[in-house]
Amino acid sequence: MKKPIRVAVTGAAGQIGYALLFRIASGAMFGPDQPVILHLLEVPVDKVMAALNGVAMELDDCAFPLLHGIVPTSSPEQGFGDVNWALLVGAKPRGPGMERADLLKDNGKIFIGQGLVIDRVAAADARIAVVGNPANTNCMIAASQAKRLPSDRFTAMVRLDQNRAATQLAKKAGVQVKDVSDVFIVGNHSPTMFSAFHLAKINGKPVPQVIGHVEWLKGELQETVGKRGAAVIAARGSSSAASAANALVDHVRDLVTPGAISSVAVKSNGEYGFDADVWAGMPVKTIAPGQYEVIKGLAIDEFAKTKIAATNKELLDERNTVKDMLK
Ligand code: NAX
Repeated sequence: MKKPIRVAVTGAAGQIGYALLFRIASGAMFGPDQPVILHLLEVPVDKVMAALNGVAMELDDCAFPLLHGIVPTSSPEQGFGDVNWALLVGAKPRGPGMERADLLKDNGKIFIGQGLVIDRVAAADARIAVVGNPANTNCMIAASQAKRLPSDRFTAMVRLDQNRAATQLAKKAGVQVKDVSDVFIVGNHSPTMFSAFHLAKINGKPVPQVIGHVEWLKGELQETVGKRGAAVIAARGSSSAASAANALVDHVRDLVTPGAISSVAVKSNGEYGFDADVWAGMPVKTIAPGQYEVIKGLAIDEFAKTKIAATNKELLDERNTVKDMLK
């Protein structure tokens, strides 16, 4: 049995937290031979901490063999102390009538504080995955606080969008989702994201060749994936939780599995027309556990260039809104 790793989850008493923690403790994220100690971080509000203790009780009651400890806390120092992974899920949801810029500023403050503490107290090999929205820009803010941990340790999640696109493509083609590969989400986790259908494959053949309906690929597919979060809220009355937790399991599991290929929002070094220093969804290959490289040289046609320019512009606008928060 391997030595346990410490995994922090913020927003652990929230919706996604409830769907996520049991999957991590069961071994779905780090594998069936990797014990974990879960650090559950929440806000110091009595009602929330009571709910968090309830979640910890339920984790205990599962008797997971891989769960070697639970640390429920409202102290960021304790929450991030010596952790190998920090999963930053907790954030303020966008309220009715709230502007995206206000959300960016409110949540940005959380990620300044967490970035600073993580850099100070997390393990030397710490890796950070951001889910709390606006995820790409929150990730950039947290990474900019870190002076010890390199910025490629900070990734944001676009995997839910990848999974959504894969299922839409499978349904359209009348195949199983396992037959669909190389689905890359490029850009921001927002309706401007680009589902790069021209790179995707079904049973090894290019998607445009198999599906043939290019207008659907350029139009309805992009709309459905980009606005799926809002459609789930409209149907369920609250935002995607189990599918988001599942996507985070996929995101991290692929990042610790050499050879895995997936969409991950990482710091741009100018690949695919993105400005340097924005965090953009890119095709990524894991080269060693926790280490990855952006897959370069994939074909980008005129349509893709236009879509990338739009999502890059949104990322630049977000960066501009929070520029005073960046170090
Ligand atoms: P909930 O409101 O159910 O839970 C959020 C939890 O975070 C709350 O319990 C709250 O107390 C806690 N929290 C807030 N500030 C905190 C802080 N500073 N430290 C620790 N905990 C803190 O939201 P939930 O549905 O779980 O969603 C969490 C975040 O995920 C939201 O920002 C949401 O927008 C985002 N999402 C991101 C997705 C993605 O694909 N990147 C998809 C799903 C989801 O919408």
